[in-house]
Amino acid sequence: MKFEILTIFPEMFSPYLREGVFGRAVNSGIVDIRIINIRDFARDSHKTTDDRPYGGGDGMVMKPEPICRALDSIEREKRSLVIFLSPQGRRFDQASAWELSEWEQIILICGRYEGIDERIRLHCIDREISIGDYVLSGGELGAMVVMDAVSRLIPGVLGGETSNLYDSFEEGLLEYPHYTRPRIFNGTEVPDVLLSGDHEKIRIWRRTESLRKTLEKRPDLLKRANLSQEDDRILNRLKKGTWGSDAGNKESGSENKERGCTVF
Ligand code: 9D3
Repeated sequence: MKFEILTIFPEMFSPYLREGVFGRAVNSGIVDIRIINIRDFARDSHKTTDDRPYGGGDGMVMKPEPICRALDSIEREKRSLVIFLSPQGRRFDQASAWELSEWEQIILICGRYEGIDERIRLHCIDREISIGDYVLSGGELGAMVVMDAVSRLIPGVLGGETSNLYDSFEEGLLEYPHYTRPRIFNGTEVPDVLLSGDHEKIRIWRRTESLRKTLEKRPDLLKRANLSQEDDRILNRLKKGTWGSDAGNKESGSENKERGCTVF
């Protein structure tokens, strides 16, 4: 899979490209990334990429020609998509990430200032994507978010961690709580069931806690979630309140929910 990124701030990508699973995927060649500096395609002596808006007003607009020339410099694959990161785009989610992972080549255009000249949008862009309803100062962080979410779905990128693809979020649920050593931390014990060695009991406990968290924090997700008959039974019991939030755990009560972590 190839990502091509058009930006006037190429340095913003360097630390991200080096680190973590993404850095390894880049090094191993599973994911191929090219950062293209739009400024290199400006032709005047000042390498100008922005200009004042026609009609007046505050702020600057990205000039169309450097972006257009940068796009023309890319060798296009057959299944290639040009995306503009923009607050006006469709909101990015996990389903969009799966859809994008099917493409051979994704070209991400990062805007700065007030935006790009409308004619780039009209003539060169297949799709606009927003990463959420808040104001960023440019598209670069959006491009990294999209690359991260998409590339971890490509076979081989996660190495042996492919189980991550099938985690509960993929089914539209929040994850169950995780515990590791020590068994007692800040006076709170790991739930007994996790030490029981009873895999069926552990599976049901995890599913219950996953459904409980979703019901409490993101009930909107339940409408679209992939639920089994067992899930429906568990949910009905949770809604009736017949399962306390300390099920299987003597120490951690619901009063812990909003409490911060004590720092020693
Ligand atoms: C101050 C200008 N804004 C009026 C409210 C319009 C505006 C223009 C350009 C707001 C943000 C930006 C820069 N943002 C992005 O390039 C961007 C973005 C975002 O701001 N929110 C969520 N997703 C994205 S993807 C790219």
